[in-house]
Amino acid sequence: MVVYKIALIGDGGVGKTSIRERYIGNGFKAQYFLTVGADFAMRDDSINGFPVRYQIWDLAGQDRFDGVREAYYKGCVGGLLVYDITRPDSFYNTPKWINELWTNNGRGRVPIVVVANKMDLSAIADNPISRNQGWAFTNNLSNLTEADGFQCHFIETSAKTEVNIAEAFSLLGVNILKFIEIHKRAPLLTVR
Ligand code: G3D
Ligand code: MG
Repeated sequence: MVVYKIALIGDGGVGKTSIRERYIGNGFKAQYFLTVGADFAMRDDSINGFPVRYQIWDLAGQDRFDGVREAYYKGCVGGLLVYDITRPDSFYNTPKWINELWTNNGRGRVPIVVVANKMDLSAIADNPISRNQGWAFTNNLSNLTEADGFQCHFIETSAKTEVNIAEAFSLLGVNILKFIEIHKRAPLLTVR
């Protein structure tokens, strides 16, 4: 079975763990690494009918990434970049997270899905980050990665009301397959 390592990135509190829990299902067991303050959990899925296993990495607690870079990012073939539409800082910090992922994974630019989370709060939040802002940012990112043969997508989610969670992973998966195909690189990990 082919295993794709993907990272959840974004500021603390934006909903990364909630998104993963929704995707994997309640009661999932993560393998936790106290030393690096991160863990991963697995889920089998299919992309265009092709079976895959995702190893989904998540930062624990304060989302400090000093010292976790190597274990966290190394070998990642993609990332879900999450921001909270009600917290503009979490949107303006997204480039920092992209640099973290692209600089430390050992493969350079890998596919990213930009995830605008907490859409259930869009009507009641003061000045939330707009769809157009997320869209424009993602288009710029995609212009960069199209030279590498894959795109970066934008999606609006709610982990709370379970909107577009599976779709976010699916968009990422399609571009990971393109990335792997183009680079003709063996996937990172295999399991028995
Ligand atoms: P993180 O892993 O990125 O740090 P968490 O974020 O998944 O721990 O979520 C942080 C808080 O945001 C949690 O609330 C969680 O329930 C909430 N949250 C996550 N996703 C959504 C969403 O889509 N909508 C809303 N309204 N809330 C969300 P608490 O209160 O437990 O801190
Ligand atoms: Mg978390």
